[in-house]
Amino acid sequence: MATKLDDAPRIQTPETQARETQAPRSKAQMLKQALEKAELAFIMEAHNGLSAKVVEEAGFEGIWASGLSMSAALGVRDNNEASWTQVLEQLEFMADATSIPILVDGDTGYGNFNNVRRLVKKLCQRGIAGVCIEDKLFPKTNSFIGEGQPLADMEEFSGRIKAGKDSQDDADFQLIARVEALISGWGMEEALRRAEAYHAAGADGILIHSKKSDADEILAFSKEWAGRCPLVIVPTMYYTTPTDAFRDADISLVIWANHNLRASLTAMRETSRRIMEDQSLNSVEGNVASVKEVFSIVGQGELAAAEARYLKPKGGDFKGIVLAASRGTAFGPLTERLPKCMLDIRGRPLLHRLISTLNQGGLSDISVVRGYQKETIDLANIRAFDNENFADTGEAASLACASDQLDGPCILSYGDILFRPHILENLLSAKGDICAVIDARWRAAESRAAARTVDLVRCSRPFTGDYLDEEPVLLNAILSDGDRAHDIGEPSGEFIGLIKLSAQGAAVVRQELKDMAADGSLNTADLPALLNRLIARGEQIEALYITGHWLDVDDAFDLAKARNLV
Ligand code: SPV
Ligand code: MG
Repeated sequence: MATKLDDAPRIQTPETQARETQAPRSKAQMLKQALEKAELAFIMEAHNGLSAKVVEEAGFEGIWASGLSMSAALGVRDNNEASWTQVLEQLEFMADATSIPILVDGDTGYGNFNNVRRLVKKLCQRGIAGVCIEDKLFPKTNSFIGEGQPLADMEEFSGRIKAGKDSQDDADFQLIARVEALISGWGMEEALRRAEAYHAAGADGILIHSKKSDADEILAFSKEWAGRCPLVIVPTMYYTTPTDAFRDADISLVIWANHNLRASLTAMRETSRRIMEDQSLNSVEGNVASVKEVFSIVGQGELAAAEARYLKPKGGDFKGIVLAASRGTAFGPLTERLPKCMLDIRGRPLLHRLISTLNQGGLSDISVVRGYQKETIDLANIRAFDNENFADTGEAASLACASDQLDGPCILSYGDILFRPHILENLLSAKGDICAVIDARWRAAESRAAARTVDLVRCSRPFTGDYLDEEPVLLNAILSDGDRAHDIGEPSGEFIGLIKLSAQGAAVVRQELKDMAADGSLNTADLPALLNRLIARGEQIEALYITGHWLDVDDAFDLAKARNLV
């Protein structure tokens, strides 16, 4: 006992004062300190996580987890109708929601000494600071119901206390013994006899309960008790007694036992009644907490901050640039009124699907370079750039239309491709300043390669599929439209039309586009031609090998395949 020495009145010394002003470390220590300090302490009832937060917000030193209130909040009676593990579940929410100690109303301990042992162990595990058990029999009845409730045998109840104290895993856990002798009409002498026995059994404090409308018997008990250990009271019935009377009587802790439950019952009834009557929310809106307040008390702001810290997708720093200016040549009437990127793939235009994949990867700032039938590309949440010369220019010129966007990390994509999200995820993690996605399974498309423009590439080494192979692969050459006759040797794969640029890589590409505009090569160049120029200048272009899981839509055959894929 820190300040209330056994059998001696509490004395304040510089040493005890210093100890009291030291910041307590655990919730159990905080409760112990509240019980043992010279000043009167107050704890307030809560019955769930929200009310526990309200109690802490109001400034109380601790929370009384009332059995009556927890039961009523669950819609059951204070007769152990809620099982002790159901109570434990409420307590866990309350403890998680708050940083002040919780003193639990443990009723009778839910059985004999053995049940108390298990209860105390579980409470310690859940970060509960203390428990109060009353000397009655399981299943309990609320103290304010009826007269002459049977009391537990004093010796047997002392055994419950000993068992509880012997079971606590936290040395500072507080066990309060509640004496019901005055409530049950056994009188002062029996109350004192029992309090003494429970104190001797190891109780850290005595709750002396009374249902009288004045505090006379409580004050008389306190006088007789003479500070042998902390005294706890519950002035529910003698609420008119001035609090100073408790101070003067050397009471340690006052429990305001059920007033949040009762306050909410009144408020809920009134609100429901008015809404029922009015068939409108109008008259209650000003009288209930705002939705904002609800968000605030449960700490929505903290979650937003945590999301920013932990959930930030890799692509959050990247802009997206989608080149979608061309009509597409092999679709006939399908692209009479739409560019190919807006062709329907099972109910959604291809470009919608592509942008969704980019969004899913964390990219939110997405530019689309439009050209053919540009007004049909009217997506929300994109930045539109227009290549008015789309009919006579290629991808490099389209990219140049959005070159202002090359001011930081970027993902460049053809507008007619679809790929699985993991490809983007891997690309975003690629180390190189410029990284192009290469499908090593290009032979699958070889039969069609002659008929179409497959962007075949040659890399520094072929794809191996070896799990442990982490050596970087570089792009050595890529076949561009203007240079189909060029011999790149045995192809290593096919460029799928997806590139990652770091900020540095984006600056390099931006400069190259300027150079191309200056030397007149910009208008006819496709993206492979741009990459070849970079390679020729000595820029390293990393190749990220994939094996399928993407498609492009160059003709009706591709379109049918795309419609099957999604
Ligand atoms: C409770 O709050 O459940 C109590 C205090 O045990 S009393 O209702 O006063 O018995
Ligand atoms: Mg109770």
